[in-house]
Amino acid sequence: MTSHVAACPHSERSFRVVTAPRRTPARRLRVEVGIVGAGPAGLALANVLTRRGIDCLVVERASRERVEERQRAGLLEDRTVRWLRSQGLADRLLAESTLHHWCDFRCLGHTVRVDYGAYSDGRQHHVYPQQNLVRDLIAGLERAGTPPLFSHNVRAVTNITGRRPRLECEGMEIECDYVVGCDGFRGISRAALPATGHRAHNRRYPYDWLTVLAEVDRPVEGVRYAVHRAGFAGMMPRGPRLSRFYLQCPPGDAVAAWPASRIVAELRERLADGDPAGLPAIGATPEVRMLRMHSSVLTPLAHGRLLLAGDAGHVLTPSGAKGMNLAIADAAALAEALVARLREGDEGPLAAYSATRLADVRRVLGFSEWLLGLLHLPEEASAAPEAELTSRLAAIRRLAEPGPHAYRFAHRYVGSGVREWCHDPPG
Ligand code: RFL
Repeated sequence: MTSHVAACPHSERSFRVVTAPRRTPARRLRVEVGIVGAGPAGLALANVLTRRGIDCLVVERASRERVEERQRAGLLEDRTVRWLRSQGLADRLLAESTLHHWCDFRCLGHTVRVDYGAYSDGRQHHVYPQQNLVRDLIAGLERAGTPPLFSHNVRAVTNITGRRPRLECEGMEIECDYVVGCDGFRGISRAALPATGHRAHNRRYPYDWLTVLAEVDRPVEGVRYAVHRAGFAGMMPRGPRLSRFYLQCPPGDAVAAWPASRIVAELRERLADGDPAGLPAIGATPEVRMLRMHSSVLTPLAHGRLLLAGDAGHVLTPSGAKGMNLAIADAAALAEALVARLREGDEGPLAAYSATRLADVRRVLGFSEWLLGLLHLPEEASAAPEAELTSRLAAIRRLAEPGPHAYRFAHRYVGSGVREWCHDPPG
């Protein structure tokens, strides 16, 4: 067997190539932290670790083009932006995002504006499409000379309880001190966990959401939630000519049941609810998908030298726009913990990672579910929805008037992180 040192085609690193007779050469790379997945979690983590001098590599199965064009989230919480800024990762975001501090609820023909900025000491959401943040984070790694390895599917994560866990890819093996699984809900990192000792807390909700990315003739000024007898509908700003819409539908419904004409008619019926001037004209719908409404939280988020972050460890519905924010909060905690472990020999933060993050995830999930409860009428109300809608309207109005309901909603919705308001039960 022969070996020599070669340059990795995707980075400036050198690594040892081991050639076995009559076998495809197995390439071996050695890094301190191997990260599976180039979503917001993996990319944010890699940027911070690289800046702190830790040798890490993001391995992503999709092409760079695919990763950079995926349109999903758009609302960044206050705490997320503060952290990104503190790490020097928010320059373009701060220059180009738009700020939002209110949302509208539409119910029984009334529009109730909730100025959550006013009830959270002026905190605001930044509207910045997920794909823009992803592009910024990839560019940051490129500038640092450590771009992700795109189009490399990690087939397995092995030896997670040993000293050197490994990422196994086609023709390549990456040996690490730690592996971080940031490969989303359907990734392979979860599969590396032992069957015993880990539990997924799954919940299926009794409805699905049709999600529609649509062209609009004017920018959507803010988020609108409609609580309607025909079902929930939502409208989220995404840019000057685009908006994301949601429509509640029966569980298991198919996209085929929703031709464009039906989508537009239902959006108008539920979101405008007697006030068509409040809605932009809806044009082409480049993306129509069905979201199976479920949540899943895995406990614990670590085993041996494998740590999970973002959707790989917990997936929430889009209610409250929390998924990407939680993914970045995980990255922030892990970055500190890995630096403490690898540079200062302090194992404490890494040992506490799972419990600390799960406490936050559960609080955020509680808020997201509380909002789902507010926005959807129970099945029992379908015969006589008026009484239920009247009590919803009263609950919504409480969010718009000074008092504990409004403060708690505002801090949790904008993601202020302020203990006093964010740690109480929702309501
Ligand atoms: P991601 O973004 O899913 O990235 C995982 C990456 O891992 C790669 N991968 C692998 N790579 C190598 N080898 C393998 N074996 C691999 N298996 C998978 C994948 O290709 C992918 O690139 O996970 P991450 O980083 O945890 O980020 C999570 C967020 O993307 C997600 O929570 C949000 O998009 C959720 N979400 C929203 N979050 C918000 O905070 N605000 C919002 O307004 C919001 N709106 C949304 C959303 C999610 C949506 N969908 C489609 C689920 C709206 C929608 C419609």
